[in-house]
Amino acid sequence: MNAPKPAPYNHALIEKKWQEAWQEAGIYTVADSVPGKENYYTLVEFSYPSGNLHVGHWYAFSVPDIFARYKRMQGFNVLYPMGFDAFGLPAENAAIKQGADPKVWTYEQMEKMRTQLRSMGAMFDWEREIVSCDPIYYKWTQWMFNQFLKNDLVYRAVTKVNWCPKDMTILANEQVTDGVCERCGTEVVQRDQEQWMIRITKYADRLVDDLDELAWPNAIKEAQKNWIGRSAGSELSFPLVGTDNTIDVFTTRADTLFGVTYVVIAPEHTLVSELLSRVENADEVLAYIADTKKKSELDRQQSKEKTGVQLKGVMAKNPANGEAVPVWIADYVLAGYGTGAVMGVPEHDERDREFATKYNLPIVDQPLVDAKEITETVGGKMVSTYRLRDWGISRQRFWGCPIPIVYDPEGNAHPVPDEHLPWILPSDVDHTPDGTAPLARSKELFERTESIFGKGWRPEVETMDTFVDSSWYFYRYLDNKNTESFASESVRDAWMPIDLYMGGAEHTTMHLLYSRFWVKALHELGLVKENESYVMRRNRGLILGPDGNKMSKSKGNVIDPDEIVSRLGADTVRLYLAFMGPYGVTGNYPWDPNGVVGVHRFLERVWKLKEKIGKGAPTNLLHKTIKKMAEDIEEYKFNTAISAMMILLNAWEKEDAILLEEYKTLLQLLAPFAPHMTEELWHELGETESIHLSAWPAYDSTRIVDDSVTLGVQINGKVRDELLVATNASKEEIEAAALALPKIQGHLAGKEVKKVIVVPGRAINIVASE
Ligand code: ANZ
Repeated sequence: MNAPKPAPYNHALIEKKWQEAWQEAGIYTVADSVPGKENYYTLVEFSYPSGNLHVGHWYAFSVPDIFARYKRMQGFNVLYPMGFDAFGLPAENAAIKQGADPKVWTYEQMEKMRTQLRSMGAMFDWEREIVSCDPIYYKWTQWMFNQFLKNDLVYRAVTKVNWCPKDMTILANEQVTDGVCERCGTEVVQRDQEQWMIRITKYADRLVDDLDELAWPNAIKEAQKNWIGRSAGSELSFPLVGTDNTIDVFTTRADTLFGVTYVVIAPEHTLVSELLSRVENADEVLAYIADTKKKSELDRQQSKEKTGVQLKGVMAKNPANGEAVPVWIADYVLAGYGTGAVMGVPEHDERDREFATKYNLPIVDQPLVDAKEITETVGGKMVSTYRLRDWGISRQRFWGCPIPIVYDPEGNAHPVPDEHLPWILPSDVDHTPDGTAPLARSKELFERTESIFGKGWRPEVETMDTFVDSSWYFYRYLDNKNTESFASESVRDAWMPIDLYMGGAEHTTMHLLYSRFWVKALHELGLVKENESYVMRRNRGLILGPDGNKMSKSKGNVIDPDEIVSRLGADTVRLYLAFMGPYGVTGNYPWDPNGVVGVHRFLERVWKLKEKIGKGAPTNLLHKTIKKMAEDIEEYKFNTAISAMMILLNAWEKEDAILLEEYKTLLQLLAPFAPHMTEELWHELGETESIHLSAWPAYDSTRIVDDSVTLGVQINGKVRDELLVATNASKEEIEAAALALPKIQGHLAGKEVKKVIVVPGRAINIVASE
């Protein structure tokens, strides 16, 4: 009778079974401390409950899971948590589109996504899950807001805001890309609006300077620095002729002071209205100011033709030489940058030159002076100015964290006291956006406010930007059920700072900057010990459609991970995504349907390789593979780590037999990548404990050296042949073997060998007579 044919690899029989078994055994439950183990916190940005997991989610979550699993096998107590960034526009817009209640819709989507996330086989500890729209979570978002308010880090102000006419809400500067809303692509307009602001600019210097302490990739640090845009320069005062007033300008080129031929102030500058009574052409000036209001900051910076109006009758005095120069208003000068006023130096500044040329202002070439010195001489001061603006967090939308503020009958704002937190988002609201805050339509919220605070009190009706929710979420994973504090000191001590944070490149100047600020602010208020939250940050790239374009429904190039998981398995998808290229280098990789199948075949071959288990010989290549894989994984080069396993597989397939222990070692190396299949084989081979609780294999350093090496054989410096020699061959053996090579003998015919130089491991040089 023939032996029964071994069962082929069938992911469908394996994956769900192990996911359930792991869950039941609780092998991914993470304790805050484990004796003898060091904690390691791996974080990925939590996702919006968009409803359906796409390939991008798989790339974002399953590849870092490989790293987290590897670290765990290395003996660390690894936390790799998951949750939902559940408030916000994407959820709200989707709910509106479907005519659903945002809350009901959000909770439904999260339930669907949990199932899909489980299908990844990731080591998320679901006990620690956080949901930013749960009152138990946002209580602490509100509490922190109040702490910031008490400490002058939150204030209310009328500012120019970016308004998205489609989403009908304010956007932070960071949410506007090239003048359009980063979510919906609609052109953003400028409005004056009163809103709650967070004083992030107070931390501008620290946000720049502390980057030096971080071992992050330079590109990320540079992007943050550019966004903050610190510019060192001087503030100089130009006295206004005939008054006690001055125009203060900000310049990075005080050395050009002698070349100033005019001064320009921003049309919105407060000085303009003060000067109006003295201006001879007030009508013209007012008309220009009205025109400026129609333009966005971006238009003003990019406009091809410079425009402006002279304030006739007003002159300013150059503090360096006392010369009187005309004063203009022009929209190329922005009110919110520096002092909102500029000294015009057409000889040295391109914009000034265009302006001067257009309006026939003199262009004079004057020698440059020591900058620093001139600033002192004219009584100016050295200052820094920044591109970064304070963070406006008011949103006129429903689905967000309520701003915990109430107004007394006189209209003064008061924080909602801690005992009334969480300050619950009301549910009796028609949330259809119309540009006004939907919470203003909640009867319950108004009644609640009056019943707690008294007659005539009214609630704040704005909600917070969701970037507030996500600025501190990593603390809450550590203590998600705590009702006394956002996270206890002991758990923060155990886990913070985060060892590795992987996320999207698009967050570099948004979430990544906001959360760095948030931690610095908490630190300064004595609420956390660390001043920076992320030891290492890596930005991943995008997975493109098979056509090389960004995946989009309209292009029909969207890959549905669920379909591939059911056809080829989660292990294949994980392995394929890791194989596409190095992770964390912002490379964008197109999806290759053949590539996925190729990776699947690799798993089938590993599966089949077990049939070769028998009386094989130990292989050095295995030890080299272990070493290489660890080195590659530490650098997030999962692709080359997989290649190393493929090389090992190719070699072993040529053998008649392989050792059981060595095969099991391969399974351990593959376990972080293909957790289900390796677990199945591990048990089939007699193990009773999970492979994921086993240790990362150690290599034997005596077995990672090559047995032989190829040396170039030169005659008088010219390479003539190659020689394969044992690594432990003596110089005499190598010399004799080289001289015996037929090619070398041919070249040496009729010549006399004078000397043979052997450079061990590198080359053999024969010196012969010409
Ligand atoms: C005179 C000058 C001469 C300037 C020269 C530059 C070159 P960064 O480096 O981006 O900080 N400036 C100052 N405030 C401005 C405002 N509110 N709107 C528009 N422009 C403004 O740029 C600083 C320079 O931008 C400043 O230095 C000022 O022009 C201009 F050869 O002063 B400079």
